[in-house]
Amino acid sequence: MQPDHSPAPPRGTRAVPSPEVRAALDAGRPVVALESTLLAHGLPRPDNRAAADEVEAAVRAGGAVPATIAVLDGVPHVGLTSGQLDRVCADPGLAKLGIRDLPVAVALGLSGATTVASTALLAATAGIDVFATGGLGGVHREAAETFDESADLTALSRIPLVVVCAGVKSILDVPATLERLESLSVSVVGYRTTTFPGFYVADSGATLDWSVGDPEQAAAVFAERRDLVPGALVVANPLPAGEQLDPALHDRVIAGALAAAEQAGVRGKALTPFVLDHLHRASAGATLAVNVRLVLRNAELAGQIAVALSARAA
Ligand code: PSU
Ligand code: MN
Repeated sequence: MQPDHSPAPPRGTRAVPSPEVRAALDAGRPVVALESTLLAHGLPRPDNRAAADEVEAAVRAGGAVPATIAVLDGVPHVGLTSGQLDRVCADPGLAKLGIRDLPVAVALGLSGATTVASTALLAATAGIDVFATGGLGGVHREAAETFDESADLTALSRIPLVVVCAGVKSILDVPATLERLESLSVSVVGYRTTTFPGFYVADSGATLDWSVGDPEQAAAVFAERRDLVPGALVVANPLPAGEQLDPALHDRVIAGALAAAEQAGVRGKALTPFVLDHLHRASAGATLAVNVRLVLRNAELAGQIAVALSARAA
């Protein structure tokens, strides 16, 4: 007999759900995953700590249990205690962990915040179907020269999960990112709109083919997607025009932030945190307030979609 050289099946991760998350998953109650990179590297200290609590409260307002995800001392935690959230939000040296960094952090007992890609992976392996964030990573504006395209995109082509976001970060090349999402067969629908949101602003200038009108429709689309092929459903949830960042201010501060990054020679995974920090300071906190606001709206909608999904399963 030929020896079997087929790869061993994945054994799952050592992800550890909190007692509340474990109880909810066991009972089939709705749970929403939340990422920690946006707390540790996307929002400034100390405001990030209050935002962490507000985002979790928004998930609960939507009817679901929040599960913020991070790796602490080599353990991927799904659902953090208050003390663990303190750690994630306070440590200026906390690593930013994409999927490729997870095995290193776990094997070596290290700590780090998880990105959209690694949060989605840990959430899905823990049995969570819905994830809320601010904006996805994507194709950077100089990607033709730098090849800088977020690993979020390929991750979403493989991981079965609903991701609620306000589009992609507007520091990116939005049309190129939408093209890549199409190539990767990631399903994308607008929430009550076919205008693709522009993160801080309601309209990115790009249009979507499809929209859903309520959480039940989003759940129905995801149920079909899951039966058809692995990969994510992105639900793009724009800020109302009245709550967006002034578009003229938006364009001005983004141009300044990207120029500052270029000047400082910032590249790779440090680029997004650098640019977001520059924006928060250049806009005197206006981008920060809008950023938190859009994450809260996404968290609440994600909670509602998780409720609709568990009602289908019941
Ligand atoms: N969206 C935000 N703030 C953030 C990010 C997204 O509103 O901090 C983070 C997410 O964790 C996302 C990551 O996965 O930026 C993408 O980083 P990169 O471009 O290096 O892949
Ligand atoms: Mn990158």
